[in-house]
Amino acid sequence: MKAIARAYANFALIKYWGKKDELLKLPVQSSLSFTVDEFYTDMTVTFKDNLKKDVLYIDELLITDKKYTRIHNFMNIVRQRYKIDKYAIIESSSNVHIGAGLASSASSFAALAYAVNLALNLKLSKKELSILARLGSGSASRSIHGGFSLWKAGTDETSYATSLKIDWPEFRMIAVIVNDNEKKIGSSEAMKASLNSPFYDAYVKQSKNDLKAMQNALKEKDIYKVGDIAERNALLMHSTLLPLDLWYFLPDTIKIMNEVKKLRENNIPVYFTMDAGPNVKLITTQEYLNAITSHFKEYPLIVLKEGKAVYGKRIS
Ligand code: 2P0
Repeated sequence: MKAIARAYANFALIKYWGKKDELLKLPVQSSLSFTVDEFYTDMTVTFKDNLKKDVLYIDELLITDKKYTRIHNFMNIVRQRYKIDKYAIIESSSNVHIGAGLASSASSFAALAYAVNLALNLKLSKKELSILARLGSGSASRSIHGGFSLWKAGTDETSYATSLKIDWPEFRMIAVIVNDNEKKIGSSEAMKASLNSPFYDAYVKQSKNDLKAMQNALKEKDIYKVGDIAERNALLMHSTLLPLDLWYFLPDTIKIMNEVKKLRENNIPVYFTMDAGPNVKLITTQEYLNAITSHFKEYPLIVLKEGKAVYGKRIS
């Protein structure tokens, strides 16, 4: 009862920001994302007869803090859902900086859901996997799929992500690393606070329009439209935080945002998006990569292509 799985991080072009049900991790609005190739998490899960509780290692370190509690709670959901009475050893290794707004929980819980599925031989469908991953972390529902995926808000068993099956090999994101320390305010906490923002209702209303427009723009593979919609959607999400004294932007975040605008004035289609952290992800296509990366030499840059769907294998 042992398996290993790999899942890739995803970055939202239309954001998930706010839950209508905290326990079930049901989002207020649907979201749309791009799974990327360079950030991933490997999870090994070994169910054992003689364990008295779950054991968690992250990068070979024994973990007992709140990260353990989160994984243990997820494993309790697995035990309850699939009538399992065994605890497990969970070993995670990731090249994503945990908690730096680089979607580490998305790749972690998608990989964990898939590893559990293989270890227990559950034979879950993509839909069931997405639902299970969502119960660990909302955005993980989208990392079950490669490329572009859509997470419909839904209700309980209808809240899961599907692949949009858009074939756009030239699409790129570039992660511009401003600061990869663990953030002080977690995204779950910040999105909960946002529900009381004076701007939240306006954000949700606009997000619905953005989602429709984004799906059309992706079908047309129009980088100008895709970038513009994604950038404004991200700014609207972050605007819900501003009156709550909760912004994630650092001076370098703003500097990069201004640089991006300048590049656009020079006819280079490049756009930005930010998640729950100060790092910026640029949106563009292959042909403009050199023109863009030469402007951001002072920061570590990671060029991101389409990442694969979750995969893995059963070991025993
Ligand atoms: C997203 N974020 O759509 C948005 C945009 C951050 C900013 O999904 O509480 O770690 O585990 O469901 O999935 C981060 O939220 O939150 C996130 P939980 P999660 O990518």
